[in-house]
Amino acid sequence: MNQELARIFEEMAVLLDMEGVAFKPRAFERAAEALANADEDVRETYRRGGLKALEEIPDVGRGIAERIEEFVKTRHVKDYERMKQRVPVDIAGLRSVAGLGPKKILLLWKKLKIRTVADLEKAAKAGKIRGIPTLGLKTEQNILKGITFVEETGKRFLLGEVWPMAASIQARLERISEVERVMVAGSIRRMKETIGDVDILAISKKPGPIMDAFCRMPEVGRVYAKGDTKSMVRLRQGLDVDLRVVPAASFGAALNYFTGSKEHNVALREIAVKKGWKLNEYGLFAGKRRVAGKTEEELYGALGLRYIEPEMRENRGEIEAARHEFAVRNHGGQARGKISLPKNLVGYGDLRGDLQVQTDWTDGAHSILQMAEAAKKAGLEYICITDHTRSLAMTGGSDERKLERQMVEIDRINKKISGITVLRGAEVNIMADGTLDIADRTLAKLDCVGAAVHAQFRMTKAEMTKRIVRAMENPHVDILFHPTGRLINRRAAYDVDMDAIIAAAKRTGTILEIDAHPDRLDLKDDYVRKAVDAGAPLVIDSDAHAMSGFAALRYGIGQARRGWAERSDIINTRPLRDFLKCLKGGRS
Ligand code: DGT
Ligand code: CA
Ligand code: CA
Ligand code: ZN
Repeated sequence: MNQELARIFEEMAVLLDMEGVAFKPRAFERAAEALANADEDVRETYRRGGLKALEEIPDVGRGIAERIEEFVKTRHVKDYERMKQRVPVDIAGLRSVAGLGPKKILLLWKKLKIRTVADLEKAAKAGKIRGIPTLGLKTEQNILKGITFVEETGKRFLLGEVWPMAASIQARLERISEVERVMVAGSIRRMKETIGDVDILAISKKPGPIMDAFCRMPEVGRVYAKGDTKSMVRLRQGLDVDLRVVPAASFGAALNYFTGSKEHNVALREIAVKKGWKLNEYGLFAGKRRVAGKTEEELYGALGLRYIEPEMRENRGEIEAARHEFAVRNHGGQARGKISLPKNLVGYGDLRGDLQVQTDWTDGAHSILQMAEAAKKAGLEYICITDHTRSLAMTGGSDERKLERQMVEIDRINKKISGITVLRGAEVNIMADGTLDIADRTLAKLDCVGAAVHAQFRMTKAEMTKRIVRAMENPHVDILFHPTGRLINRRAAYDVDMDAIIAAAKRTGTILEIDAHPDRLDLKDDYVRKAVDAGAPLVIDSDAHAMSGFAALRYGIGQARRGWAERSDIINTRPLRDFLKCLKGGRS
């Protein structure tokens, strides 16, 4: 139910924005984010402690708690429905077109009665949008470009949207007493940046109750099929989920099969065939004899391979490397393969710090102290406060004086709290010419500086590369934030020569960020792998704008694992003192 409510609140934020209401939209956005990330279903929360327990969810105040209560009881949020009646448009669809914010969506509804992306495309193609004074020809062209991008990227869901839903379904199924084990497989287990559908596997000797529970989950909109061992449903918000129940003896084989990727599976099957065996979702068989199938480890071992982590199963060299290392381990000899598997793939509990955190000094929701406490709760030992700087005027970005004041405040907070250290930083803007919007003498006082491109994306590849490299050459710039600027499903990366950026990172000692925000995941997996191969330093940051934002770190770690990053490649797995030594100034 959390995801449904999150979507309603997200839409309410947009609808309120349309009405020109101040502040309230942000409150709904934050509540939506908090609900999407909450571990507990709100119905559970409500049953446990009523309205009061709802209010204890971070970012949920009285007004929002009351709406959650209303939804739990009646499945309606009247306010939302009333607003939606006035502007009955497909907000999520229209917002997925780059450049379309609340104000433009409202204008398009009022002037041209545009409800859907299809209406929008028709109007743009007919040249009707250029006629609206505040929009014009340029907007019309950008809308058409945006629509093409959406069509090309298709309707896949963000990992960060789907992961919490899958985890919540898993947790509920695990509670059924006839169920021995539940695992989420498919692209979610591989932590792929976008997800087509959810694949869940369970072990049970008596599958009836789990099938019933699964098909009766409140978020289910439609049951495609309900069988003895397999069911398929569509959730109300459009996501398909498959559940299969298998016996314990073939669980490893089924998990392996349904984790994929398909390309990895095909390559494994070929190895089996070469041995004269057969591999399928029931097991690995020599004739009728089951050689392996209970666990994945057993399966890989029987095929003569070292175990391969799910995130690396894309048939991008992992199988050759695993075969070679297995042979070396079992029969001795030198490792001579060109590629080898990471010895210590970075793990989900390995991060000690987070170097990109926004606060209520700019567009974040919470205070420095609140963010520090939330980070500590998330298991971190240090965070760097990186509010936006002045050329991002809409966020109330800091200038030099504001940064000075913030440094004083951070010093004060560090004296007050324990168990976590707050570093003084900023997310400075890289201007079109590669200079920064904060003076060097102020940057020199900060503990750690991140720089990023936030505007003027349209440049040639050569110009953009030059711009970013110039910023990386600044001796105060420690980290390049979200290096390609993409927003998944919404905005393509700007044109930039990543090989040159990676080379510049090595040469200048500038760390490249893996931004874990679900919309970004930037660097993406392929670039992580390139950076790792080149020996360029990396960090994984949450880009949190609220206390609930640290949950996103797992998606960044997932991308790092997909890029074969060792723990040692990720600088913020190190203790604070060692981390600081890796920065340019070597401050301590
Ligand atoms: P998605 O859902 O598009 O994000 O990606 P996946 O990888 O979850 O793909 P999905 O849901 O179509 O299938 C789940 C897994 O099942 C997939 O990763 C590998 C396995 N699988 C599906 N179809 C085939 C197939 O034709 N051959 C083989 N070997 N495996 C398959
Ligand atoms: Ca899938
Ligand atoms: Ca599937
Ligand atoms: Zn940024």
